[in-house]
Amino acid sequence: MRIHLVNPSDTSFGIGVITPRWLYVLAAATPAGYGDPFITDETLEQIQPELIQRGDIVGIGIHTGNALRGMQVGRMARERGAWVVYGGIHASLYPEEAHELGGAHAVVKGDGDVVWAKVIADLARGAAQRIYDGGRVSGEQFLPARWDLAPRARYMWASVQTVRGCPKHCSFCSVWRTDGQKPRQRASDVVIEEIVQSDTPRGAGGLMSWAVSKTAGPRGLGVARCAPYWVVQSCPAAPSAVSCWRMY
Ligand code: B12
Ligand code: SF4
Repeated sequence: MRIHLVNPSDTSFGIGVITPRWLYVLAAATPAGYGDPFITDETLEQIQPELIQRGDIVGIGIHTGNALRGMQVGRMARERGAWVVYGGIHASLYPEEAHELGGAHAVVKGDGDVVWAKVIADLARGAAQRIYDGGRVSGEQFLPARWDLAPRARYMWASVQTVRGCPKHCSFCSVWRTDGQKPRQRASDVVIEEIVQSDTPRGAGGLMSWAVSKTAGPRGLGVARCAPYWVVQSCPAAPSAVSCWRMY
């Protein structure tokens, strides 16, 4: 039984801008006894269906924009005899959709850091729940990503998370609904350690972090120099919109 993690995308470019962090966080949450998960980021290349075997577990992370492709992948994996699990922002907001349209065996709402190991254990003994609530774990429970599994020189930036949740409630934004309005902050030394781990061994060109700017308000921006990278803090929904070009 092998664990697969799939970031769905209709189009693949061979190279990506920012690492889909959830892939490497869920990899860290995968118990060592199952081996390293097989990671497919379809923004780089499409999944190879033949890699999925009967009895494998396929975790698919979806936001609204890639949900339909995610559900195609899920139906394909289920047809091949795999256990199919959905998580991510869209699955958290609409957990039934993945059951109705995506061939889900289980859907995880909320954070995957802690609950993923239980989901795997339940599936391994054939007793999956229909919906799991991963909740909103505390800052100390955020797992550092498995940067050692990231492919070399395929992404421009690594991504390290400093906080989840936002006290604002902008009407267009889903962050405060999914991550809550109470900021859950990681300790700075843990963040710095992960920045070091995400560094040049993977060939990434720089680092981006995101955090709520508690004082500046929506779209507010605070920038701190963290040699040799810029660590940019903005609202948790849209760091790139205000900061990407500041990286170099
Ligand atoms: C970094 C980021 C980007 C980056 C990197 C994207 C990438 N490749 O990953 C860039 C700038 C490229 C980007 C682009 C876009 N983004 Co964006 N982005 C984010 C941001 C700020 C952080 C995402 C992240 O990595 N979080 C850290 C990880 C660890 O958290 P997570 O993904 O929530 O995963 C946790 C749980 O959800 C769960 N989980 C996730 N997947 C799975 C899977 C399984 C099986 C399980 C069990 C659990 C699980 O476990 C994880 C750990 O707890 C979020 C806002 C936010 N704060 O979440 C917006 C956000 C995801 N983006 C958003 C949007 C709209 C977009 C774009 C569509 C914008 C556009 N119009 O082009 C594009 C889509 C690009 C694409 N094709 O994917 C929206 C999505 C809204 C929605 N309802 O779906 C968000 C929520 C911002 C917002 N509120 O507006 N984005
Ligand atoms: S400040 Fe940013 S993260 Fe917070 S609700 Fe507004 S857009 Fe979303």
